[in-house]
Amino acid sequence: MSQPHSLIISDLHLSENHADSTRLFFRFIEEKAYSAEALYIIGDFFEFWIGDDDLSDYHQSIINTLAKLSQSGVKLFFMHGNRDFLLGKKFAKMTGATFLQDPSLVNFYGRNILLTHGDQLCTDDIRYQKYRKVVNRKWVQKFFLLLPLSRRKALALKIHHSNPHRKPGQYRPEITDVTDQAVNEAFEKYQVNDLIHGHTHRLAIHDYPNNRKRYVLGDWHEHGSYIELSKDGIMLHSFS
Ligand SMILES: [Mn+2]
Repeated sequence: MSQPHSLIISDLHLSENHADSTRLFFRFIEEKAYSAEALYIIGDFFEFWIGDDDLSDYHQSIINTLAKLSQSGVKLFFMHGNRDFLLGKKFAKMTGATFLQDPSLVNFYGRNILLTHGDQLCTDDIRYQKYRKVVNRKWVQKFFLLLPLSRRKALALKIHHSNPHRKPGQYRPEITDVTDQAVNEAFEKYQVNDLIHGHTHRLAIHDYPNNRKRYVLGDWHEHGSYIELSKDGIMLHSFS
């Protein structure tokens, strides 16, 4: 990895209760990230985020690690996931990160690639898409952020514990897969041959007609996954 390259990760689901992914994250930063030109984190970096004022020692250690990386000259980009959509301006300032819209078309070494968290592609899950519409409303988010931190924590825990399938590494039935229709529409709309996303935790590379490809990042627990982009192309790696 000596030539110029960029890295993409997603779905670390970092939380104080997830020791495996946390350990992998710190190792990934030390061993892989410093040699990259840029690191793109495309959603669900945190298991949940209830506001930039929730600065536990755990969160602060993650923020400090990212800040050190960006200060060393590695450009840091963040896309919101469905679990950390409340990451805000203060977080960006503390880490030195720039937020990306979802989706974003990014030119990597002469090749246009579409980056998206992936939940918008799961169009068969109508219940989820309705929920997404509500929580993405600016006034809903503003209202939530006005609540005291303790109240937000209680609400987040309630939502968290109402989901019996939240253990890391377990198949999460609440995550449906992307639909071919949504994927093909994205390829057409943005006129790209390469699409990278996370969210579904279904680590794979899928081929589509006309030489198009969809790269899916996995979630992190015993293993982590990342994509390396360089002039040689797109490579999907897994490590433990
Ligand atoms: Mn997600």
